[in-house]
Amino acid sequence: MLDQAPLLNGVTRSRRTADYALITPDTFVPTPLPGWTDATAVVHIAPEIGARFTHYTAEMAAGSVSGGPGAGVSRFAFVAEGAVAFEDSPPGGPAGQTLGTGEYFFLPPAEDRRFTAGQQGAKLIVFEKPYVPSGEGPASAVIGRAGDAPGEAFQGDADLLLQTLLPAEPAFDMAVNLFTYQPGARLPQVEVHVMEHGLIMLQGEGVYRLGDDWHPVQAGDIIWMASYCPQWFVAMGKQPAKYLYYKDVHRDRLTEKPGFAGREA
Ligand code: UGY
Ligand code: MN
Repeated sequence: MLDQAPLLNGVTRSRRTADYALITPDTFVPTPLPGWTDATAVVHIAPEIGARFTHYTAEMAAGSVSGGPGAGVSRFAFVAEGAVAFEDSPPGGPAGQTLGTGEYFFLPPAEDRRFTAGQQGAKLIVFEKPYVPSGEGPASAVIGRAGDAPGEAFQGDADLLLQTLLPAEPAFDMAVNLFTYQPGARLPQVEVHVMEHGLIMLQGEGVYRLGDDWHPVQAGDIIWMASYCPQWFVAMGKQPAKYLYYKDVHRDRLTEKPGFAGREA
């Protein structure tokens, strides 16, 4: 009986408000991924919650083959576990190139490519967004390794390392960054901004201010922050805290709306 007490209590750190969601792994529920073989996903963030993008974790069994994103949608994927191989020539690499743990790719809608999980299967952290074209031409495909991504001390604080995984160029309407905090390091300000975020804690722990609430968070947790959600973080514990996060960038808010099926990339 005692073993069942936590379940009976119905307690979780997960929380959903109009401005943010904190979703902890104990509340994850997988769902099949349409168009993929032998794969499931936990869809953490989707338009249903009020977001303008999708954030999910895909679990691919050995030999699983990906489906494409919807028409007009760009896809970023970070290999969290295992490896995937492109069926045809990936951007900037030979046909059959394999991407292993810590490597990532971005594909604009015009570069919809399939990939297959290796013998160990694969776990991918995925962000997808309806691509909004700019006058600068379409975004190019990108592949990279997190360890090689350029980093800078955020606002001059050497205890805050911000790595940008995608080019900070107008053709790209999403940014995906890795943010590493030494224990005790904090965001230098409470941020309130028009860009929204999807975030996964990859390592460590800390306290996230979301709206008017302060939440303890740790590796595995997911956070959605709506536009203008007040946000702040302090890293705690004995190891650096690290998170991977998405934000929408480089588009005019009045005139450029997300493009869906049928719009040119
Ligand atoms: O890029 C950002 O807006 C970032 N500093 N936000 C965050 O970490 N919550
Ligand atoms: Mn922010």
